[in-house]
Amino acid sequence: MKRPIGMLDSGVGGLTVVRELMRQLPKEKIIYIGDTLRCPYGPRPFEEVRKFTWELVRFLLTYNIKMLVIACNTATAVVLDELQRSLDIPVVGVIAPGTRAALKVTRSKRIGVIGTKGTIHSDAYQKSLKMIDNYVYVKSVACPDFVPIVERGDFHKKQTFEIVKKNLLPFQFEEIDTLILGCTHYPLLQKQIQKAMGRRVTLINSGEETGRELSTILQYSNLLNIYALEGKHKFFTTGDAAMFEKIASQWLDEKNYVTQQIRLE
Ligand code: I24
Ligand code: DGL
Repeated sequence: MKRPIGMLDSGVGGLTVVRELMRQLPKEKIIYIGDTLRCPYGPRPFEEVRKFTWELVRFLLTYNIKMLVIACNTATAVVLDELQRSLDIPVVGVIAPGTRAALKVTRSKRIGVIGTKGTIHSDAYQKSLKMIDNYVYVKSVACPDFVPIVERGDFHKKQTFEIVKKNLLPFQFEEIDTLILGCTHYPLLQKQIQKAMGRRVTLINSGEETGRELSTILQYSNLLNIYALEGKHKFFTTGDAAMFEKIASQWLDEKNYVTQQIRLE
């Protein structure tokens, strides 16, 4: 199956999934598009997230992709069902893999979820968890301060811990044993989140779990690429290519990709 895997995100956050995919499936080629110009998607109305995501999907479909990965939690929460119904290739989001991982590790069946406003208001994680197990208790909390902190590069600042603690206050008396990091950016605040929640709570990184699942899904649907392909991964961005490339180079081990700025019509 020589066709590439298409992947989209509201910006650079989906590179965490890209990294996992490159590591676990080195023979595959990735076409990635990050909408950095219009990032963040988290605070936007559903209708806008839906429109933007479809624009990214239409762009990716011109590359004859064999599978589509929605690496953004907000886009997955709002548009995944519709995409799965409309497209004739497998469409994978980041929510179901995080859900499965959480159900695997929880003992008390009391699970917390944090994400952007869009993700939490869509209730997609709760629905996904309850679909598998009716008896789980889910506490969902939007943390709108976290994405701006990460994008400003403030994740090491002392004051950041105070903001993290404040956002997580609704969990104080919930006695959850598992917390799903339902946003691409939150793993960068993992240390502070862990410290605020206490060491008894297991954190689930949705992006990383998705990397793990893609491998299974490709094999299962007979879409694996068994010959190493020529050429490079392609990263497209609606924003500045040099800026995107700088972040990509810090995240990925190998420079086996090209970056290009595009304009969506
Ligand atoms: N990290 C940096 N800058 C950002 C970011 C980030 N967004 C997410 N992450 N944004 O710098 C700055 C503004 N944009 C403008 C448009 O072009 C891109 C930049 C820190 C670099 C540290 C490697 C953090 C991040 C990431 C990859 C995956 C997940 C994630 F870089 F949260
Ligand atoms: N990629 C988004 C997510 O995972 C976070 C950034 C944004 O709000 O666009 O929800």
